[in-house]
Amino acid sequence: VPPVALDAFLDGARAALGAARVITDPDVVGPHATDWTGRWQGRPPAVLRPGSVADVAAVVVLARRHRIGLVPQGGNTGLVAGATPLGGEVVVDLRRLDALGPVDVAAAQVTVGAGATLAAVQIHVGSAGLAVGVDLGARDSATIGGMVATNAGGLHVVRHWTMRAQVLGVAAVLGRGDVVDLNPTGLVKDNTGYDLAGLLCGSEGTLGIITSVRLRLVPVPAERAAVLLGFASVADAVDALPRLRSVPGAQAIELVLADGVRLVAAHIDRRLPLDPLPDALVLLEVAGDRDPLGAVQAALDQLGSSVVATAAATEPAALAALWRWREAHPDAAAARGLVHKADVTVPLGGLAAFVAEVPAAVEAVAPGATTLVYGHLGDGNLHVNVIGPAADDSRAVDVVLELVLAQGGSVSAEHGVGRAKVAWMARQRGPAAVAAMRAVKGALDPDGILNPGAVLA
Ligand code: FAD
Ligand code: 2HG
Ligand code: ZN
Repeated sequence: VPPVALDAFLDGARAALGAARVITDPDVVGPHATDWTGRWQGRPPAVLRPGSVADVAAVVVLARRHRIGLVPQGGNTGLVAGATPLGGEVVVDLRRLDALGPVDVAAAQVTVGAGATLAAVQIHVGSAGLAVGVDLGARDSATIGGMVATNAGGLHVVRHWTMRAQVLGVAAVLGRGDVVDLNPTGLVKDNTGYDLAGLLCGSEGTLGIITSVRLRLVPVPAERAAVLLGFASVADAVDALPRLRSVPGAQAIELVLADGVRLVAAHIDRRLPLDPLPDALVLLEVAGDRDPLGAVQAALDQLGSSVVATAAATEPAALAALWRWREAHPDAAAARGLVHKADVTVPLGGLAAFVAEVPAAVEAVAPGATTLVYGHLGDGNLHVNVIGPAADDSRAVDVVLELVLAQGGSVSAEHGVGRAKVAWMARQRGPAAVAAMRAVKGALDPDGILNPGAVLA
């Protein structure tokens, strides 16, 4: 971007938002320039902090006039460099759009600003006995706008599906600066034309900047129970899936492996949950209004001697302690060094073989690297974390993604494409699908100012 155009853009932004909302101080801009892992480093000239839909629209109109690329950013917890301005774009920080609308108890819905964190919304709707169907470990920072933009998955997909299934309506500013307010009253049925709100789910900031979301809510079950189940192998855990999935009220079926559990134990300074430690451990959580513990016990009885189990947790502190074994994996990995992330799905039939193949495949291109595999077993989504290679050495992730394609899986299960996986789009989706996506992008963002370089090259 020529400096003159950038200066004119920033002057216009100061006039529209107020000078205090246009930040160029490198100390303040710094945290917005890099991603959660620290692997991706951008160089944004400025961060803008709009506080209203009109502010966002003004920024988009200005960006279009001066041909400035914008990178929408929420909590910056994304793991594919989707919110990282690698090409020197201006960051648009949406976190001031954090209004929490009244909970519509009759409809079990709420409208919230795109910048509201998941944790804030959970507390807000929790007081009405309701919850958001998607939950994830980054809940304190991840925003609802970011979660819709990535179609986040998380811990309860086996029960409530992904973010797209929670979204009834979306308000957004599209690439021409036009504002759309799609289904603001949360009608469950509205078959008038294309599903534009659905299109914005998973669009990763490339089609529009989301300003608010009308969310479907789910009841908070009266009781929860969770248990860690130990299996001799990943294949045994996969074999148990049909039984686990059919446990009444099952809402999480999460996989961790012995190596990861040992790493977490060292990180959080706790004794191992089972001794001896089995190769594969599954965290099963059941929620319901009546006796989830009974449902857990019935599942254990059915699984018989193929499984060993920790004591079941039902109280909040014990549940949180059990969940630490799963949720602390990203932090424990990060504490070991720079982490390369591969978030993938493989068909369940090939999942155990994939887990077995990954460490040797990584070792072949990154000798001495540490490879961790964990994830959301219930929906076949695995997270491969590799520690060791330099930030710009993508060979380890590449071999993992090659294995995924060979198995008929997806190179991105729930984190999105961002900038990290753009090169894989044509092979994953095929030329016709990519061309259709380009046509959509061209229609909604004709000047290519919204998150350039993300999703589509
Ligand atoms: P950001 O990181 O700020 O942005 C992500 C993408 O959305 C970018 O492309 C950005 O441009 C776009 N975007 C952000 N806000 C808007 C907006 N208002 N309008 C348009 N585009 C926007 N993800 C899962 O799916 N499941 C998990 O279980 C999960 N667990 C995690 C655990 C940890 C510890 C961490 C660090 C991350 C985890 N993630 C998980 C990844 C991440 O939290 C999600 O991708 C989340 O949805 C990102 O939200 P965010 O507000 O931080 O978005
Ligand atoms: C999780 O499920 C997140 O913990 C993060 O999706 C995964 O950091 C990762 O690789
Ligand atoms: Zn995940």
